[in-house]
Amino acid sequence: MTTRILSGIRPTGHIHLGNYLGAIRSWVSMLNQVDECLFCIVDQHALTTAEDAKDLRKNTLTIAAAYIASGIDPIKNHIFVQSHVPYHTELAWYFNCITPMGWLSRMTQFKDKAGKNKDQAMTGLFVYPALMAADILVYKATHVPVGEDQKQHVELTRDIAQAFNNYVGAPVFPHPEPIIKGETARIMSLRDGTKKMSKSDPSDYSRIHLLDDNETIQLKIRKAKTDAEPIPGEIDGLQNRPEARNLLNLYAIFTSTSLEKVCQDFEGKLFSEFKLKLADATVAHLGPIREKMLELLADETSLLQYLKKGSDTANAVGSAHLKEVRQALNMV
Ligand code: AQP
Repeated sequence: MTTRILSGIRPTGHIHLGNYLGAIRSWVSMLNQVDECLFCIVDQHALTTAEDAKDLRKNTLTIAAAYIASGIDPIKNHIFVQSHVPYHTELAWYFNCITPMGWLSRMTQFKDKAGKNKDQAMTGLFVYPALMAADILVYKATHVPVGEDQKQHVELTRDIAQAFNNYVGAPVFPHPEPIIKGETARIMSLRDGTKKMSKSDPSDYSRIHLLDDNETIQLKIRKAKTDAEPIPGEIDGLQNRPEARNLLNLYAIFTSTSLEKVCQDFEGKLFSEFKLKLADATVAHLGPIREKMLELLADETSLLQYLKKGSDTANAVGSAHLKEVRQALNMV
């Protein structure tokens, strides 16, 4: 069986360290382990929270640059923009017609994003998971690398695939597997260790942007919330200390060490001292990525060509699969 990865990021704001560690970096580690990789910039999903989608064009190109600068070769892999492939929305419509509203109502992201007044929430936000299922299944992707927060949507995708297969009485779609990487699955806000780092957080100090310069990275880490206790010598000492755990975890990731070893190495030290080391490690890792991103963004023509190459392949695969879907639905 051909193994095919599909994943994407919404161009809703400043792409950040959580998106990089939770998504892009884990994609890069899988590039040689599967037959085919498709990476999408899901601009139509960005419109589900319209207030975050104001700089759609700029954010879309920045995410494309982030993918490439992080190590995704746009020639060997396929990087494209969701709205350049019309088959996503066509398939999403068929899925809307076989997905019970109860399934969508249970999605925790909808509950979080819709807030208290669900009647005022937009239909697009409600049916977002059906479009996400279409993003994945339009390519018959077998594996979907995502952060912990998106696991429920991939599980729903499997349910939708099965519901469609039952409806047409044929095994048209595979059941894609989520791939969730342990230690980077959830990077937390620098201001509140109980909330995930997120583009939509109103505070820029809650996250590190991939385009932040070195001084800004250092400042954000210096200002990151911690507690008054020194660093414990073992992981158990991090219980109920989410901010401390998050920063130590980041250091472990950037220095390719275990969290346990970081605790041992910094036992008894104060966070003021540790933060300097963390800032150095972060700048060393992100600096080259930022420089490459800036280089790519300065040459928009080449960047658009990479996206065109990606969408040509995506359209060819999507077109063939949608033909099969329409036949299965008994359309003329
Ligand atoms: N804090 C995070 N830690 C680990 N992974 C994360 N991801 C997002 N935040 C973290 C992963 O990034 C991928 C793309 O996310 P997205 O932009 O499509 O949607 P999101 O999860 O809603 O991301 P944000 O940053 O929180 O955006 P807003 O604020 O606009 O909702 C996904 O694989 C996600 O798991």
